[in-house]
Amino acid sequence: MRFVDEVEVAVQSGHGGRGRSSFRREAYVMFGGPDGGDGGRGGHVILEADPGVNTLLGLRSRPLWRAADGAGGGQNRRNGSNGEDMVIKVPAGTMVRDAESDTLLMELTAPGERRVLAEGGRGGLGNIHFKTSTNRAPRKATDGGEGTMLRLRFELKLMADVGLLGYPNAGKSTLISRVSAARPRVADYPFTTLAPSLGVVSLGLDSQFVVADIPGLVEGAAEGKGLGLQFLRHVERTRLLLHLLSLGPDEVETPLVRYQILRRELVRYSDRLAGRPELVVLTKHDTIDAEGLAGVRAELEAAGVTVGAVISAVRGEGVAELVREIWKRLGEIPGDDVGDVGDPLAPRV
Ligand SMILES: Nc1nc2c(ncn2[C@@H]2O[C@H](COP(=O)(O)OP(=O)(O)OP(=O)(O)O)[C@@H](O)[C@H]2O)c(=O)[nH]1
Ligand SMILES: [Mg+2]
Repeated sequence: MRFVDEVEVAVQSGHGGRGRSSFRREAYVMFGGPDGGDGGRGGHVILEADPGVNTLLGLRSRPLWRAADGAGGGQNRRNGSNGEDMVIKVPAGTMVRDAESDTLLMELTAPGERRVLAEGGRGGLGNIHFKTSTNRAPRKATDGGEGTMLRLRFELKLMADVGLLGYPNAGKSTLISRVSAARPRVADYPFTTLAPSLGVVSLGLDSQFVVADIPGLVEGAAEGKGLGLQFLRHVERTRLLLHLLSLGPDEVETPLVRYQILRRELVRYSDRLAGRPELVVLTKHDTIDAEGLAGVRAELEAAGVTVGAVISAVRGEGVAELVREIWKRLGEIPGDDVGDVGDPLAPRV
């Protein structure tokens, strides 16, 4: 089980543009002086901690991240334009190491933080700089500086955005394996999941979130019954809880009763956890008919519990809608609503 996302890529800053060697040519001016402009600076490679990015998935889209070269200087003292910077967006908490030596080069801790990872080469000097009292017509101009190529390893301790809660067998692991590359064990008996695992859910390169699957909870979990207590802390810092309630035929209590039992455990465990925004998801839709579902909904809604989604992970029904709903809800929850997050680099799951 890996809680650390790791990506190796190369970055290359731009080369500086060449300085220009040229002379003024105008009507009625016999010997125009040097007028070659400077080359532009090569683009920097910049690392930016973007609050909208949660994983290093986007980095994998190319093996080389290259900034543009500076343009050469022009006649008429025109300087070449600077090469465009390459901005790499990563989540706060990302650490960057030299891939060969393993040396830590930088870590971005605060959202919005920007640091230059590789400086672009300086622009070369045009021949206007080389004019002296003894040399009025210098031909000399210099080359731009070389950009820098680095092989880097990016590391991120994943923080889960969404925590899956539910009774054993509620279908938590089935859901995470449906929406992410995570493949926890799924089986028809309680406590199949013995340790938490994380999955990265991707709606596009710039929109991902991380889901934590934990073992099922039972009544008394807050006191350490079942496997519950030790794992609740893994979802303590998530921004959104998905409370999964199975519609399956083997359950003893109704979904409402199971919901209320787990809510009580959450409150007993921590007010902060119980106060997290929550989305109630009815699972195993395929095992119940429309009338049965309507009854469950009515019972929940009469008790003030809003059903956020109804899915069948096995058939894939309602799952895409659920993913979009989670994404929407995460967008509405401020990122700093996670309370005291302590050391941003400490593993949270
Ligand atoms: N019919 C049906 N069965 C499902 C669905 N989702 C999950 N199951 C079954 O329910 C059982 C339990 O699923 P899991 O995903 O292991 O449940 P869990 O919540 O992770 O369980 P624990 O890890 O024990 O807490 C398995 O036999 C699944 O195949 C569904 O949408 N429809
Ligand atoms: Mg499981």
